[in-house]
Amino acid sequence: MRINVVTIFPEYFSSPLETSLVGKARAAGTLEVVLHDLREHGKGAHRQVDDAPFGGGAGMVMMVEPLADALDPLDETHRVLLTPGGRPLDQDTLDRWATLNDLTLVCGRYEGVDERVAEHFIDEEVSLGDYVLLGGEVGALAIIEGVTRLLTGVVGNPLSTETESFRDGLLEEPQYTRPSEFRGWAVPDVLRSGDHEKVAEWREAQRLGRTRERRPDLLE
Ligand code: J9T
Repeated sequence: MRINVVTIFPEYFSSPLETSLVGKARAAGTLEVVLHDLREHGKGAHRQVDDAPFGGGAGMVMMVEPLADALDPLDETHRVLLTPGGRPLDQDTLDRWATLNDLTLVCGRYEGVDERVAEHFIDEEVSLGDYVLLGGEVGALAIIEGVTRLLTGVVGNPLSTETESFRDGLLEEPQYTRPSEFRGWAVPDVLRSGDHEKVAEWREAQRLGRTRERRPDLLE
């Protein structure tokens, strides 16, 4: 799979793209990430990519022309804009994108992006959640990680991508490993009982209880 990233900060991505399974997937050729420096399409001697908003107000808006120039050659790909005004990113969306050959992630910056970009150059707008960041770069990295782990051969045990949180709409149950007691805090007896049926029942109850308490919206 090839993921294009359009950003004014390509250097932001260097270490995360080298690290862990994303680095391995790139080395193995399972994943290709192409960074597109938006500044190369900036206007004038200062390579300007933003300007004051029509109608007035604080902050700057990313101009349509540099983004159009960057995105025209990528018009055969699925183009995603990271913006707090987008639809919240979820696992189903990552599952869908992981099946694509080409994905393009566009990182907004400043107070916003000229609406004509979203209208004419973008297929989907997504948000990381109900908070504002400085730009879409963290979101692009989240998507790269979330998609990469779904690519064939990247995560060793295929079960581990199927059983975790959100795969069936519930949060994951608590997990424990050795030692069985630490500073007097013991692992729940049932997990050490060897009774697989009891373990499965306990895990299910934990998943439901946790989801009810922390994410009641998922149960609706
Ligand atoms: C400027 O971009 C953001 O602040 C942003 C991007 C994606 N999701 C968010 N929640 C915020």
